[in-house]
Amino acid sequence: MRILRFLRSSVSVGKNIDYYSKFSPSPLSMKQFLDFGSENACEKTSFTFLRHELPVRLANIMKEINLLPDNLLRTPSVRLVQGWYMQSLQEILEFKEKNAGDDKVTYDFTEAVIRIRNRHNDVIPTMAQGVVEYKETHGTDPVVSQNVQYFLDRFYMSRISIRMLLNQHTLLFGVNVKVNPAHPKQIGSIDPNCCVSDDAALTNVTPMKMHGTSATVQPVTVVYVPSHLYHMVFELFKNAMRATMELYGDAMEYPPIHAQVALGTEDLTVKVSDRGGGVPLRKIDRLFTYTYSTAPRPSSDGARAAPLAGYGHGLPISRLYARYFQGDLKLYSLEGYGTDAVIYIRALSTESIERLPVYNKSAWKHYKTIQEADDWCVPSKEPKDMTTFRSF
Ligand code: W6P
Repeated sequence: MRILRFLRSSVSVGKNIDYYSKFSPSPLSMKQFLDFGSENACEKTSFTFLRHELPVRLANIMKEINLLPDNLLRTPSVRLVQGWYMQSLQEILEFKEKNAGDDKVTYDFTEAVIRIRNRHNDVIPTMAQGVVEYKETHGTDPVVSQNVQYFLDRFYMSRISIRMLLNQHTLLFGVNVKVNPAHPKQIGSIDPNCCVSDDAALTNVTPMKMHGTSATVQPVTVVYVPSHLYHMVFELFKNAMRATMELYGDAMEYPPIHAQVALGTEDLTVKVSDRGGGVPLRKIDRLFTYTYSTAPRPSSDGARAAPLAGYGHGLPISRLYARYFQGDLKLYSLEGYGTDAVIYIRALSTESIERLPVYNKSAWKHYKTIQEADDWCVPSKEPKDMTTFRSF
């Protein structure tokens, strides 16, 4: 009986995934996010939007989970994450036929939103663990590595966007909190005047001697999510400090880490510069590669912290935060000297629109296409036997 019910519910969740994955996610602009938090917006509007949009975003990415290499899909970690997605999709679909005008319904929905967000808290370390499990039993292969990279970039971007929607809803309509007491001027998690130039992360982070944003005269502000900015800046400083400390060891004087903020007509740019010796160009890509930077768990370490230790998934995920609102994150390194890490943020809120993955034929092809031979020569150490060309 239990098995039958389980089979029936997994068949119906499968049908729902098929149904909702045929819709494209609807990217929201900063303005639309702010409108949800304005005077005339209400919980009911947000509820009716989310009960469709959340299943669409969940189903789109669930389709891609199914396209992962079998051996990775079968790891306990990936199975666990997949189960969370199915459970959450079903919980939202419970509200499909309910009356949006009923206060009890919207109240229950907000409760469900909170429960769903908490269920998915550990998705990143769990997926990282799945990659470790795969690597331990099957090793690494460039094709799998490329698929995992493509998948995790899209999967984590989808997750960032879903959590943004869940957070906005609970911060704006959760019990008695129209105004966040800690940040009264914020609209949910968005600050319409997010001051990048005096962000705490940019200044007093470390006892290490550090140059602030002396080049900035006027305060630089932008419509942005401060927690996203903090996440990115923290990650860049952490890496810059690590490079500096690893190069200078226990010397008592260290070259400063320099931060600069610039505002133009299109971009707000944040640059963090270190003199930690730099990274050769050939190794820069690895810093953003999920399969490269997930080390097997050292037994002495904590169970969850380890897969993300070191150059873990922090850097690629920071780049996703930057890209989420149409910005980017890049590294420019001078090997033998140091590294400039640059965050690009759109200066205009009209251009800050969610960048979302969509499941379609083109996405499908990325997983199914067999890798063709490279159309560039393999550099050989020994030149072709030049005596062959003696007659020329
Ligand atoms: C490094 C490597 C790195 C990554 C990200 C940010 C700064 C730095 N510095 O040497």
